[in-house]
Amino acid sequence: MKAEQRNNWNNLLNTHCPGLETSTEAAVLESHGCDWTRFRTPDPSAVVFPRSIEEVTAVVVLAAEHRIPLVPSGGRTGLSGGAIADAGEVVVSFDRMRRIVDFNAMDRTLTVEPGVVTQTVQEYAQQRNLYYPVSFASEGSSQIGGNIASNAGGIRVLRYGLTRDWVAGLKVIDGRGELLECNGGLVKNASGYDLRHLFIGSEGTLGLIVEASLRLTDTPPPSRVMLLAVSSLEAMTNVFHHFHDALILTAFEILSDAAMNYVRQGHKLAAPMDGASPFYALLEFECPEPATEDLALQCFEHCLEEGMIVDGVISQSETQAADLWRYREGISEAITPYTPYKNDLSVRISGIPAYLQDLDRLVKTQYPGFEVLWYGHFGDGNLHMNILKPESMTVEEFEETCGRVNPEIFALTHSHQGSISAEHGIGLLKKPYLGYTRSEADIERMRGIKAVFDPFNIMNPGKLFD
Ligand code: 2HG
Ligand code: ZN
Repeated sequence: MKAEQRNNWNNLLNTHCPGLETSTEAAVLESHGCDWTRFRTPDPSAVVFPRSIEEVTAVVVLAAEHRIPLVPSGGRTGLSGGAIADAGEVVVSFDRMRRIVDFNAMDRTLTVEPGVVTQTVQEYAQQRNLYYPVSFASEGSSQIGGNIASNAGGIRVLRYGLTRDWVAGLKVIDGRGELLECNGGLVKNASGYDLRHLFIGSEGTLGLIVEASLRLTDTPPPSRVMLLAVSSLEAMTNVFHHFHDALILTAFEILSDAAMNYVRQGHKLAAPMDGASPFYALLEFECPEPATEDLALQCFEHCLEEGMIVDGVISQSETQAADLWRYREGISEAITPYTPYKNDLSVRISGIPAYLQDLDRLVKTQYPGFEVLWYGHFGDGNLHMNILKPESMTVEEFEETCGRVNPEIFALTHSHQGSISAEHGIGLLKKPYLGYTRSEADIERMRGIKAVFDPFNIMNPGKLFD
């Protein structure tokens, strides 16, 4: 983009939004022009840091008038490039909108500005003997606005669902610069289209979330965590079935032996048990009384006798539970230095065995010599397939190779009625493949919806679809 255009936009911001914090410093442009996705070079024109709904509105009204593309920016922990600004856009950061607006003990809702960090919401709820169940490895830096825009999932979807299930109300500035108040925290509201749900998971393409009311729930009973060495992927399905029938599972995660090795190496973790196994399951279950633990141990014995698992450990304290979780939650960070190419796939839970068998075969033929790591949220049908870049390849060659194999992976996923993005979103990186999960008719309707909320195409343009 021409320097002249950038200067023009920056002058407009300075003139029409006096008092708005704006930065064009190289380091800020770089840090706020991207998320955790690699493969793209950040290049925004400016980063603005509004402090109020009024300031956000002023920016959007200006952008609508002058067709300035805006990229919303939260904790920037996304993995599909949804928050990348690589074409001179203006980044709207919510770092200065971190206030807790209201807590209503009767309604059990917490109303927050979009920049509030996920973990802050969890802690705030906990201090009031309540619980916000959405949880994932990046919760210490991800922001609620981004969680909502991407309908974040994480590790407890099996028990508590996705972010969508915890949003009671939203305030949004749409692409016309108008404030929409969606649902206002009501539990029941049968008054037509629920616009709130259009914004959830819209990846910032319809409007900017400026306030959210989150639902809180009862504090769950104490839990236990088990790490099981599972003999094969086929056995994993039976292990899941068995434990799921007997216990109230709050998570059922898996990792391959290769993923285990990387996480141990990256975080200097001791071996969790003697010997290695092709796969591990990390499960968490509600354990309100000692009898539940006995039940879990009976399941363990049964699976052991049947040869489905070969070893396992169970937590006896919160510290031990947290230590066991590190084997699963630390993987993504541990493999970052190896420039992983990420696929975030999902099928129905019952479809996992057949899907994995086909996928495994395809990957072995298409990526010979590449290291492929499997991990993910088995209990909700979501698998993270990470391919590590061979040292001998440049990043460009690697991305190109992965891009060549993607159509086959996604066609296979489609044939199993799955999704090419379970929880990371489409963003920029998966945009070329959206058609493998959504029909032309679907995409056409989505374009129509975008035109209603964002007629000037200024809201995260180029993300999700063109
Ligand atoms: C996880 O489940 C995150 O750990 C990241 O969704 C997944 O690194 C990934 O591919
Ligand atoms: Zn995940």
